[in-house]
Amino acid sequence: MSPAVTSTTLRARFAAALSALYGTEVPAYTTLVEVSEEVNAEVLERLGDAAERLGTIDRVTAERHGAIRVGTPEELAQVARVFGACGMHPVGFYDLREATPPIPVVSTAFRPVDRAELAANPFRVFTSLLVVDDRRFFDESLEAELRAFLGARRLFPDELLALADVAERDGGLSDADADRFLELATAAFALSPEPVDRAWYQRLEDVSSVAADIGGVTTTHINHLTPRVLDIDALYERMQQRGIEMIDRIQGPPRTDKPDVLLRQTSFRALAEPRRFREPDGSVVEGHLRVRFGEVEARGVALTPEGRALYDGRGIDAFPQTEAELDAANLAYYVRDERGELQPIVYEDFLPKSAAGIFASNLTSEGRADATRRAAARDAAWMQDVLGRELRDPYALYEAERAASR
Ligand code: OOG
Ligand code: NI
Repeated sequence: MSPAVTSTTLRARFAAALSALYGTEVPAYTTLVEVSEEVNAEVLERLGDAAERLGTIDRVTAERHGAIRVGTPEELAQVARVFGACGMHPVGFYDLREATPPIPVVSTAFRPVDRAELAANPFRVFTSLLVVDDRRFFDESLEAELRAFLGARRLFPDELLALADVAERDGGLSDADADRFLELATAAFALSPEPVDRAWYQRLEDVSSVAADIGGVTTTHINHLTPRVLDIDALYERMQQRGIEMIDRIQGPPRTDKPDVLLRQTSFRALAEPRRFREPDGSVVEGHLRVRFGEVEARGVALTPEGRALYDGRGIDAFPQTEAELDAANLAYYVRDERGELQPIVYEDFLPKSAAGIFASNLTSEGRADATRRAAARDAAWMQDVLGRELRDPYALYEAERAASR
């Protein structure tokens, strides 16, 4: 018998619950969602069916990606169980230590992998893990202190993890268990009212804001939650008209009259959020932290490795003008529908360069990395081992989908 609440429904409800939570925490996010919906309605009105070529309006309206950050391999393995309950699987390995400026994390994205699951709700969460033993960022003693601090915290309660395992095994949960799972899972990503240890946070912040955001506090939280918009240029202008300060540009491919490829992203600037701090003398005072921003994105067709190499090497100018040419040159992924016509496969993943650009335009300081010191070895195989489950390769997923249609 199939469970009352399937993994697919859990995922849709989890995305909606996090969206409601984040809206209470970061009110400008609600504006961003409103403006996205306004722009999407206009694009639909203007273009009709063509507006839905890269996803139905229902999918796009519900579509979010979250970004979270954890501190230890154990925390990463646990969060994989929570996402696994929602039919979200780790896809891709990203090393943001190679970005400019470098960020001391390696990441993956949890997301649905089947076409039907993506269509039902494509919720994806970019999940980063701090690399505490990378000497370019952390010396021996800071690493030891970080390990002790992170080792003493518990982000996900046992009850949540037990429910997650049941959901993953059975493909869902009973009504009552689903409610409880969602309550606990959502609470695990709420901003904590617990005072932040000022001196400790500051020491990490001197190295990297992201390190402080991860290792400077005893809980985790959503860093940002990103809606999808069908015309990001229109959205950018409209947010500015509403008096919301945006970062200075849209990351990713520039606007063209060619088919949309990959991913374009922008954000409003990180807001100073009220947080309580514990001072070195033990007193608790009100202060501010500026780490959470409001990102928005537009998605295009997924590029093949050849298309991606062309994009990285020569940019969008080197791309042809039509979908037929993109397909014929094997630059982008298309399936053939029943009528034999090309349909784009949406890019479901991330662009670390854009991610780093968004980080950089929101950071108050660049941090400090000593390139002469030893890097810690991390790769997809290492991450798969930590996850204890298959880490999928995004290209293999796109490739399989295309092959199945031809
Ligand atoms: C993750 C940054 C990556 C994106 O949209 O590329 C990301 C983070 O800020 O932790 O969300
Ligand atoms: Ni993001």
